[in-house]
Amino acid sequence: MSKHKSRDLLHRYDGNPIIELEDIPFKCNTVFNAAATKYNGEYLLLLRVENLQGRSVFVLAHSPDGYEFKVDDFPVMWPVEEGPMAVYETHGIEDPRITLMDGVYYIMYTAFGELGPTVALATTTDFKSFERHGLINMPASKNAALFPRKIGGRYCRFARPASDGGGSIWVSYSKDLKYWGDHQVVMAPRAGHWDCTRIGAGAPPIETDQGWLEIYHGVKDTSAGPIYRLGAVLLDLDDPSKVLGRSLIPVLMPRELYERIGDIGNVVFSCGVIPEDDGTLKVYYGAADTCICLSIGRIDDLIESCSPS
Ligand code: BMA
Repeated sequence: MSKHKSRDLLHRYDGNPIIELEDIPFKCNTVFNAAATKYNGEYLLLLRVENLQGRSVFVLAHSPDGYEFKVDDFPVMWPVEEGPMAVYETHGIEDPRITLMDGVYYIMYTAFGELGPTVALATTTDFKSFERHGLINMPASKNAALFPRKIGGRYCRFARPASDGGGSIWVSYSKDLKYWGDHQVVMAPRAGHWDCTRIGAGAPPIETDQGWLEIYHGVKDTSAGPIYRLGAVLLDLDDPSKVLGRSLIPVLMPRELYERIGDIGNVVFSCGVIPEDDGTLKVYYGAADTCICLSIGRIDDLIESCSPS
């Protein structure tokens, strides 16, 4: 059993890590940072798998219960190698986030090329064929996630434009998912806190009676390198640039060896959450950029952890 099971608001699943390198049926370097959704009665994770060359591709994993996953034999998405998009994905495709709206699964992901990281959109309705819609921002930008419904008649998304090694969470709006504008900052790193260097959105936000609940990551640079932790934030339903509350302390922080040691140690990083009917939230997260783990919290507790700002 996890020694640290009850120390954080998000409780680690005893069977962590739930997906490791050995579970991937082909040769690769690491598996981490998965998008999560439900499809046809199954839990699906869209895994970021880094190949031996060091470029990431996306691979599906399926589960009947959200705990035990079986990984597909082949990737479903990989960097484009020809055409106008190729130059933007030469280093790989990373950190997908999935949003379901009207039967379409929207995947926002980081397209990493020679010009830096930026964010792109793909869609699928069956998880067999995937349509690419190109870039939806310019470099340097990461951590894009689409809200699960329109706000004021427009699509809304998070993204994290980078600035001097830092970065804040922004929202932007679009009528067609292609042209984005009305950019507004949601929140910035907080001096003197665990999220003082840069922050970024995790999975698409969950709609609750009290606001949009978002599990985000916060980075603190230390003399031993960055530490990535997870926090919670509650945003106004009609205007998500308004922060109603933000957790003063992390809801999950690296404590277990599988979070401390790996390709990049001291990292917990989430791109996928699943709210359940019993009021709990399954938070899937990459640990130390080396494996996939699961933690579970009560949605009410996570909302309560967001202190008024
Ligand atoms: C971020 C992203 C994530 C990664 C994290 C920790 O910038 O690139 O994919 O998990 O760094 O290395």
